[in-house]
Amino acid sequence: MITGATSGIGAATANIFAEYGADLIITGRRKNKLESLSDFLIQEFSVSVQYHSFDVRDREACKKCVDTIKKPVDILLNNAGLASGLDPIQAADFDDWDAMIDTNIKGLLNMTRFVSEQMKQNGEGHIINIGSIAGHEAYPGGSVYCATKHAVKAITQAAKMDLSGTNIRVSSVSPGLVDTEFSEVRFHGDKKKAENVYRNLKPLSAEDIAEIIFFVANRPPHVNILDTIVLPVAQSSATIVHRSD
Ligand code: NDP
Ligand code: 8X3
Repeated sequence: MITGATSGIGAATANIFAEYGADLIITGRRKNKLESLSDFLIQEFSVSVQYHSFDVRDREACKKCVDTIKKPVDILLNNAGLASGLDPIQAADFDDWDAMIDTNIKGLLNMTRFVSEQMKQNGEGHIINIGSIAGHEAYPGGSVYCATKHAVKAITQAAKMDLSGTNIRVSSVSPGLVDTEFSEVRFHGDKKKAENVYRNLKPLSAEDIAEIIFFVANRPPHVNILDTIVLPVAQSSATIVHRSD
């Protein structure tokens, strides 16, 4: 089950898992994107794909999705998330803060709460959370986005402890700069500002991260990767980036 499969890392992860024969449940808000991805994966890889269009901030919708699925979920990829704005704390927009906190923290918690309960009954499963380098460091203008990703790190660690003694694994994958719709969303559709983030450097691709997620999920059952920080070679920390200009 992949949240936020309509673009970027989520869509690339759906592709790689389907390529290796996994049946999928893909989710996101944009129904048309889910429909076309689902058609493509079914046709290309002959896997079964269910799609559910909902907002992870809507707790009832999360519950309904999990209740609707007949088979137990083997792997939950909590990927749906966003950055909204890059304004300093004294000037930031309250709606941006709400969107990030409600999606990146509470949305991830909603899905984890319902799926982990089901996994516990089933005796096994794997929860993989998409964190970020922003969950390990803070940067100017990132107070709330970084806080949400620090929260993902804490939730991952605590969930691993809560599920101690079960065969349920809990992991996170924490990327640096990945070229997806992320920056366009952060800058509210300003393509110029978004392109500038990746100017004169080679960022990670969504497929680079999908391969890491696939690796994390496919370790032997006794191996639990708790976190992996993955950066482009041109990035050395949240704020140190080498550009060829
Ligand atoms: P994209 O913007 O390409 O993808 C984000 C996905 O999240 C979309 O499928 C979007 O679907 C979904 N989403 C956003 N809000 C909601 C919501 N309220 N309910 C349901 N789905 C939602 O960006 P990425 O692929 O880069 O982002 C994926 C994750 O990776 C995020 O958690 C992000 O924080 C994290 N990340 C990204 C990095 C980067 O540099 N790109 C680096 C580190 C971490 P839809 O709009 O259809 O709902
Ligand atoms: C996304 C990476 O550095 O833009 O989580 O915050 S960064």
